[in-house]
Amino acid sequence: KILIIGACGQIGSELTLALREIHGDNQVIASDIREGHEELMQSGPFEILDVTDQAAIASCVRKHKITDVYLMAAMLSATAEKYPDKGWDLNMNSLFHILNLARDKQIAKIFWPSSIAVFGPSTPKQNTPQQTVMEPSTVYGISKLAGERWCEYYFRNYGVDVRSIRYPGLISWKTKPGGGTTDYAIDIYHKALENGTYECFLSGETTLPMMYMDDAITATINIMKADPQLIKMRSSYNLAGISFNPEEMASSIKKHLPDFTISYAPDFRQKIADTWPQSIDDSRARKDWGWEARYDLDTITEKMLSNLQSLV
Ligand code: VAH
Repeated sequence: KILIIGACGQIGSELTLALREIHGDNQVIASDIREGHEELMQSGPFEILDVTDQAAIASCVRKHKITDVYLMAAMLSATAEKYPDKGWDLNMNSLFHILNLARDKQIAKIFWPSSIAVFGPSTPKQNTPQQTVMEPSTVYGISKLAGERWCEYYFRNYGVDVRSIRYPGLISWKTKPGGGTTDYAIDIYHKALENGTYECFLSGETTLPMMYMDDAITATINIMKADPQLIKMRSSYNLAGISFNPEEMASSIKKHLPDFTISYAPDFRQKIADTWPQSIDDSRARKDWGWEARYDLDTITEKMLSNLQSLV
């Protein structure tokens, strides 16, 4: 059986529904520190679980006979800059608890999300390679780089089957934005529909690697079902969707909402975004386990606006 930790989060809530579609509702146990939205809570078993509580995780694993764990709980970049100690504790201790369960043969397989935040100001910004200089300057990025090193260590030294993806900024409509620097790319659609205008906390030319959630879910499911021999990178895989900036998003939105206007008021999150790459080379993921992105910016805009309009 599968346990999703952080099932109420931006990725976790959609990953839970997708895995339940594939494996059956009762094969996928959702868990989080608090309850989530109705669709998630009604779709199958749920446990309140504090991912920093090792004993609680171990007993949940035993109770439900869990074999695979998707560890989707983390404090994202903007929030972690406000609470560095808490960000480090949550992001690292949660990973150690799950890696140790696998080391001790209590679970068989782990998915753990990394991020393009592992790259820093000295990393090449265009077509960032799978292996390159990585000097992240944010708490979140430091925790994700350290986490990648530990995943590879547990694979090499204890044979732990842990698999990971460096997600770009993810765009989705089912949950509210949650403390990410790239969350302007979600907020903009909500504000475009609500107010017809958006004040963006990044400058208009801040190009970042982004991805529609459906692509991210497909990649997550595919890397986890791939034959273990194909997974050559046991730190984490670069993954690319589409790179764009707020100006380009505004133009895409104007094709549907001609009167939409955008203004720019960069805040502390601009400094975070400026340390990240603008585009990613994901040729290793394509080669090793057949990754292929599907959604471009105009398709993302069309799906975001139509799905959000159906909510109101
Ligand atoms: C964040 N959405 O903004 C996350 C992601 C690459 C960015 O890790 O923190």
